[in-house]
Amino acid sequence: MQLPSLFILMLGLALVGASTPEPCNCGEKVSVCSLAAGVPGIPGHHGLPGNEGKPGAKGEQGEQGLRGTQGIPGKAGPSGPKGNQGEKGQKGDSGGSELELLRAQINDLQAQMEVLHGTTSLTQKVILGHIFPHFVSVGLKIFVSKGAEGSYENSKAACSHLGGQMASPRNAEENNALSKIAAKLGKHIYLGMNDMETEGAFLHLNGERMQYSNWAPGEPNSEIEDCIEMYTNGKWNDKICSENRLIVCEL
Ligand SMILES: [Ca+2]
Ligand SMILES: [Ca+2]
Repeated sequence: MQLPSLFILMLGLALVGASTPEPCNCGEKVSVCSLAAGVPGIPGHHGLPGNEGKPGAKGEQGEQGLRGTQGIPGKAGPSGPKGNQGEKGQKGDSGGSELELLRAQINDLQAQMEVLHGTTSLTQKVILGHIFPHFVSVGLKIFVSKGAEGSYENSKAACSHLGGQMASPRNAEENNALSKIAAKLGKHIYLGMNDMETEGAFLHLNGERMQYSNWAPGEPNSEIEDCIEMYTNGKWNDKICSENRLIVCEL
């Protein structure tokens, strides 16, 4: 029996003993007992908390937990078997695109060199042009003269010696520029073209067929006149080559 319960029981018995009247016989004792049982006792005090109970039964299994984080990658596996040989590829080109690019770059460089060379030549021409008392420039060409005269062959040799050639206008602009020297000095000029090889077929000194001409009316008019002279007005006349004419060179 627990201690609080024993305490309550002893307290009840003490109360019963205190209220017991004078001893009596069995007959009376019954009545006394009846009287003692009929009086309710005083409620006891609230007992102290009991001892801790035994552990309960094992609970049921809980629900599945949440998925965990990804683990560290495992080690690399062993090498697989050797694969079959692939199909033969198509034949490649010989680097055509790169070759074309290289060629384009070379062409570009050559073009730049030609421009540079032309600039240098023009500078040289300007310097040479200022050496002569008579000169006129037109485009990239300069006509120069010292005022001397000579036959066709003399003129040809003199101009070649200068590194140029006899004046040979190839268009109206050049012809007009050259005529200024003729007009200024009042003299006729031998041109570089002639028809010595074939009558009537005038050629330039480099053998090219003459395309531009500025013949005076009625000219050319003679089979024996294989050279060309320019009048002071810029018009042309076929002329024998042995006369003396103003020597004008083009550079
Ligand atoms: Ca002729
Ligand atoms: Ca003539």
